Amino acid sequence: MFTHAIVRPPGLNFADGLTTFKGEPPDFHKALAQHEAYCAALERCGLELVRLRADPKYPDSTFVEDVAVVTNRLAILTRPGAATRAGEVESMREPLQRFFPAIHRISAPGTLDGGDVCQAGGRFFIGISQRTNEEGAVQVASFLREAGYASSLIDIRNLKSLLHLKSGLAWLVENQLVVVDELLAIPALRGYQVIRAAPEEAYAANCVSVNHHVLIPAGFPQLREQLANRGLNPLEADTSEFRKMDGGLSCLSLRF
Ligand code: CIR
Repeated sequence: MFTHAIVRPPGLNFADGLTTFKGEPPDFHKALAQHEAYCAALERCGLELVRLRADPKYPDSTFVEDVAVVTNRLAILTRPGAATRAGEVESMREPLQRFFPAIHRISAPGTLDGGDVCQAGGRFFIGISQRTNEEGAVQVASFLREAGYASSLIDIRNLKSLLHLKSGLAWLVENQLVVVDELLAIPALRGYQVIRAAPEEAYAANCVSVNHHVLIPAGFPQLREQLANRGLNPLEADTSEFRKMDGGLSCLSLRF
C-alpha cells in the first residue's frame, strides 16, 4: 500500500520542455487543471501529497518520476539522460529526506530516468533506453540488490516508439502486467499474466496501480474495460496536455 506521493505542478513555461510531438503546444491552464484533477485522484486512492512548487528553471520538472526511484526500502536520486533535466534532481533531495534516512545517487557516467524503472513486487524491470544507459541501469540494479530486490534489464533502445520502459509497461497487482505489443516477446516478462494494450491505446499502458485502484489516462475505453473486468477499479485522469510533452500518467508522481 502507498501512503504518499510527491507531485509538482507544471510551470508557466511547461511547453518549453522536451517533446517529439508536432501538433499544437499544450495549453498551460488546461494542464494545470488536469494536474489538479490528477492530484485529487491520488488523494482519492488514499495518498497524502507532498506538493512541490512549480520550477520555471526546468520546464520538464512536473515529470517528477524521472528524477528519483522510490520504494518502501530505499530512495535513489537519478541522473537524467537529457542534459536539460539534470538540474531537476537536486531539488528532490530535501523532500525525499523527510521520508528516507539514506538516499543513494546514480553517478557519472551512468544516466537513468525513473520512467525506465518499473517495480513489480520484489522484482524491478529496468529499461536501457534513449535516456538510461547500461551503466545507470547496472548502478540502480546494484542499489536495489543491496535492499533485497531482484532486477531484470530490458534493452528498448531499438523500440523508438517508447521513450521509457514504463511508456509501454505497467505492473498492477500480483503477477499482472499491462504491456504494449512491442514488449510482448521480452523474455523477462514471461510467466506474468499480460493485459495487452491495443496499439491504438498504447499510451494508456502507462497506468499506475495505487492501492485499490488503477489510475489510467482518460479516453482509452478498451483498457478501462479490461481492468474493470478483472475487478481492478480503473480511475481515469485526463493527461492530454502532458501527452503533448511526451509525458505519461505515471511520470507526474513519485509514489511510496
Ligand atoms: C521528457 O522528454 O523528458 C519530458 N518531456 C517527458 C518525460 C516523461 N517522463 C516519463 O514518461 N517518465
